[in-house]
Amino acid sequence: MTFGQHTKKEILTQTEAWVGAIDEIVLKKQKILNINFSAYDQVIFTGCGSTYYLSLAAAALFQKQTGIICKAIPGGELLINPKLAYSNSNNLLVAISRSGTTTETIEAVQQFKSNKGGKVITISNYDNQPLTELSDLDICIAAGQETSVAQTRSFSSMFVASTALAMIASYKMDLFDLMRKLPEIGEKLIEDYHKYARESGENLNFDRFFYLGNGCRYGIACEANLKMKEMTQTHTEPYHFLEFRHGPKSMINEQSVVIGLLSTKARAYEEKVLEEMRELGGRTISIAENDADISFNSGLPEEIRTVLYLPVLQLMAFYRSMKKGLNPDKPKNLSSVVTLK
Ligand code: F1P
Repeated sequence: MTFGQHTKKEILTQTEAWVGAIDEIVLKKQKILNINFSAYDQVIFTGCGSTYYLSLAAAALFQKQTGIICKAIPGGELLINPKLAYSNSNNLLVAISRSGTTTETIEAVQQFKSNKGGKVITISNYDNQPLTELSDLDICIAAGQETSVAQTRSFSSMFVASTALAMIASYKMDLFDLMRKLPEIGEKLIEDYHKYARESGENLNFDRFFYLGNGCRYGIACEANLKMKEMTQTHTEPYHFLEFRHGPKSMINEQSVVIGLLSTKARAYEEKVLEEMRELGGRTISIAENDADISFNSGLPEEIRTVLYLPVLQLMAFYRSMKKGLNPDKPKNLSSVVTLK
């Protein structure tokens, strides 16, 4: 088995899993429509590691689309401090887990149910697992299953499902239908920027990476940060875009890369931050719908194209890992699931 072949294949073929995600939501569409989301006081999203970061992105997107108060909380935090998350029984909990076997997430959901916190939706890639057994509505994308420890196709498949859930919950069926274009656009994006990802990833002159994003892009920035950390053991940090000026920019030098996940609405603010970091000697990489170092040119509305920020950044982490002689399939110190005794 050569190093990294699972990770590379899983990144390059992830748009197949996006098709699976959309198909699963079509299958569960009526059950989703039967949920009276606006009757809940709040929607809580939870997961661990990558799936906590997915929860951050999904909660921001869901609240923006539905107007319902949403929050994201790590599974371990929900387990240890449930009162920080909910104090009555009118909550909807969305538990996200690739494996469906992460102890903290399972125990947090079990506690939520015994506390009569409300109903539970699960989003995962493996069915008939302890987590899915606790679910009132189980969204499972088998096409997102993967061999590698670091989540890539699994994450993006669950995020596409989360995006589709938000579109249906906010009755934006036209936007949900447009999501069918994502896999083809994603495939072209990976093809168009594969060389760029390799060249950027293989440049070992850089020793620290900062990922900046606003709104639902902050959760994606956190995930891209974790990919680079897990696969390459490089110093990486995520921040909300404008937060970066308030101290962390002191870390900027010629070995730094600041990766900006640009939005449409706040782009002027965001580009100013990147310009300042270049003036401090750092390298910047911008990712956006258009006119960026990495441009989607998707033609899709902003609500449904957030997943497109990920693939090229996953590929950059993969190539840096390989250049450093590491095995991205099996990152140092990690296992694909954290189960506590
Ligand atoms: C959660 C998780 C991953 C992490 C690592 C260990 O797994 O913490 O997010 O990247 O692979 O497991 P899951 O609950 O999503 O299966």
